[in-house]
Amino acid sequence: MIGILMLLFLMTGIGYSESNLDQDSDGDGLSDFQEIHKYFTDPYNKDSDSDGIPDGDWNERREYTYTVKTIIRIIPLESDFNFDDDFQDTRVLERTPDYIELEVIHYPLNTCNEVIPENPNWQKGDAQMQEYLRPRPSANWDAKMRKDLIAED
Ligand SMILES: [Ca+2]
Ligand SMILES: [Ca+2]
Ligand SMILES: [Ca+2]
Ligand SMILES: [Ca+2]
Repeated sequence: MIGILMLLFLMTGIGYSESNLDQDSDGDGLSDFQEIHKYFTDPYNKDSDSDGIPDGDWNERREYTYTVKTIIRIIPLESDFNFDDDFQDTRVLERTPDYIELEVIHYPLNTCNEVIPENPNWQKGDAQMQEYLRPRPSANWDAKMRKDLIAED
């Protein structure tokens, strides 16, 4: 199955530009890129194994590769968040005033890193990330801690 998908990718991957990386050709809610490199499902078939459950289903998308599940609790966040990326999926299991419990599915066999090229303009992109990198309520890093840590060295 993986071999067929890789062949499919090689056949259709010629001229694969950044503009169509996020395209969802079969409308199952998973991008072509992630079907090929993360889930190993068919990017041109909504239901790769024809069992009536679409590839985009939370559990169905895990049937085609090895995954690791973790449950974590984080402090409640002020704003909306989305921790999904090319390497993991997350969903909220429980929200309480004290914590948010998340289910995280990791896809360790993904091949995303093999095809994403280096970004020569990373500094420009990094500048746009500043808003997301600034200290949040959970960060306790301050000048005193910095001084203490340096003194410990
Ligand atoms: Ca798709
Ligand atoms: Ca599909
Ligand atoms: Ca299916
Ligand atoms: Ca299935």
